[in-house]
Amino acid sequence: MSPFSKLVSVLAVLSAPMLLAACADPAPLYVDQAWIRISPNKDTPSAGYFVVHGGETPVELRDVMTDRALRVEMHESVAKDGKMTMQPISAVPVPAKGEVAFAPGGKHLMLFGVNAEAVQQGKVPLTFLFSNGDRIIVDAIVQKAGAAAPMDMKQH
Ligand SMILES: [Cu+2]
Repeated sequence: MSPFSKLVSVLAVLSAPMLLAACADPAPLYVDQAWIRISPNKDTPSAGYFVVHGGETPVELRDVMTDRALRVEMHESVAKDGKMTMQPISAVPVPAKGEVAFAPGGKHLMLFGVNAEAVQQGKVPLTFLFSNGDRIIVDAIVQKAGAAAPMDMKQH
């Protein structure tokens, strides 16, 4: 065997697993359509919405953080004794290849004390923490008080 053909066969062995991985095209875990509706009242929290897309394996969304607000909580709106109320939630299951939407009237973020400069700049970076250790950072688009949902992010 010439040194050259030996090199070629080594390369073939090394590249085979990578090609297989590329062909399998695993579904990524990701977050998109993130936006925040800024509260018209400085003393009440703003609401945040987004969509989580599950990857190959089920995970849990454990927390959402930002350094542009004093505090972020995950909430769920529920009907209780005939009226809508909301309660904090600590973890949200994301099924493999499934979709979980935080949307008006359902699950949502409450952001307390959103930084005024971030509001002015029109975006708030959110860090999503998952049970598999993934940290995903997504810019949430800021909608000022009274504005409608951004185009193509309306509920359907
Ligand atoms: Cu809430």
